[in-house]
Amino acid sequence: MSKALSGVRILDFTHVQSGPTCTQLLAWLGADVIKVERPGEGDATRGQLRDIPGVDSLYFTMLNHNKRSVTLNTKKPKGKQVLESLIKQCDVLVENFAPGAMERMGLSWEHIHKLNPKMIVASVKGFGPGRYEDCKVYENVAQCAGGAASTTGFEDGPPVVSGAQIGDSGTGLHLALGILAALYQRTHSGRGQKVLAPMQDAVLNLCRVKLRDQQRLERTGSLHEYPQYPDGKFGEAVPRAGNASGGGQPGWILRCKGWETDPNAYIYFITQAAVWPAVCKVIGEEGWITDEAYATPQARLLHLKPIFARIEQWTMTKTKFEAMEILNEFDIPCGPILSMKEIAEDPWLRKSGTVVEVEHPTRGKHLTVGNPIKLSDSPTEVLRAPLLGEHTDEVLRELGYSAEDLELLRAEGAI
Ligand code: CAO
Repeated sequence: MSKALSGVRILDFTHVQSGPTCTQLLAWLGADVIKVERPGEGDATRGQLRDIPGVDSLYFTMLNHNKRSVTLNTKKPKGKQVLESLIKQCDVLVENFAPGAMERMGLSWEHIHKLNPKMIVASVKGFGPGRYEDCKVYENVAQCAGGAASTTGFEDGPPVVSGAQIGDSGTGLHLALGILAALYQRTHSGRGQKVLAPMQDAVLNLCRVKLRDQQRLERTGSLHEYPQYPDGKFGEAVPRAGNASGGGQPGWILRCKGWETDPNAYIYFITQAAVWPAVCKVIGEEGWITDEAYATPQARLLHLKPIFARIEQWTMTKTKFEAMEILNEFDIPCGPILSMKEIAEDPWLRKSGTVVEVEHPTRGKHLTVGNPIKLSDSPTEVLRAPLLGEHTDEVLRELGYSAEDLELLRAEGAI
């Protein structure tokens, strides 16, 4: 069966996390992704956070599925020539080097555009144009500069970064979307273009509800669904909201049976207005259905802390899974706090192909996260990440290099 991006060739000049998540998605959608790495060492993540000595790390293997690996020293004249023949034959170049690195390699947009006017050049950078545009950026820097950290955590604690890699993987997703749009536009225009996804901008996009709240705060002086209301004080900027819901339906994380020993015996509970009577019935507070202090969403905002404390008395009598079952019978929106262990063992995520076991030649079996985007006509088969330079000869032969050429390139350290 052909895939959504069959026939699209990606020159994957990415490393670490943000760029590789983008090209991995494109590979899952069917593109031929050729990852270009430095001879000898490759993507730095191959050696980072290793759990088995001498074996490509999970950090690398879980971000580079379905790709081919070519080793190429692009700073050697012959290596650059190979790169330029790849540029001529690929549709998209994706890179996430530090600002200026591409230009230092002699690969300005103008040069690439001249070599291949149809090529789309897609970049992740930490910041867009402005005071920080020359800065190197990693995940947590982006979370901080994009507004996520200042709005995450509890009101009496410091800013907190999240486990979700919204700076890297979040930006990779944005970049992939930009690439797909540029590929589509090229079908009409015949031209390539530059695609830029700055990490700060991507994080801010994911935090847009907090910029919404900033403007509400400036207009009204308070945010009624935040834990600071009604007793605490608001300052000039959106405060950290703990576990409050970012939407119009109040929610909180509540303890469940076993919380004393299990750090994840919790449930997220949303007191959606539409099911308020059901919430009251489940917890045995039928009086709250008509009591003026609780009957309307507006009235409840004044009492969220005691309301959640009362609901928690109920959730503490159930495990998170028992509570889920009961609450779902009444369509009360809630969700168990799942540990990574529970997710790794979840049979439904395995069945859907979102958690996949992959065989790797040097590490054996390992678990990975498969493609979270499901296309009915373009199913994803998750293939293991390539070994360093595994496909150098294969790809160069496709470009027209002979066995003798390969020997010469190898002798010069270009590949
Ligand atoms: N052959 C020869 N040289 C190569 C090469 C190859 N195949 N691949 C890379 N290089 C060179 C680059 O040309 C660059 O050389 P110069 O410094 O001389 O220009 C050098 O390798 C290092 O590149 P870098 O500066 O991008 O790498 P770094 O480890 O110092 O920085 C990072 C890493 C991530 C901070 C930086 O790349 C960056 O800010 N990227 C943009 C933002 C981003 O994507 N961040 C997410 C990272 S994941 O948290």
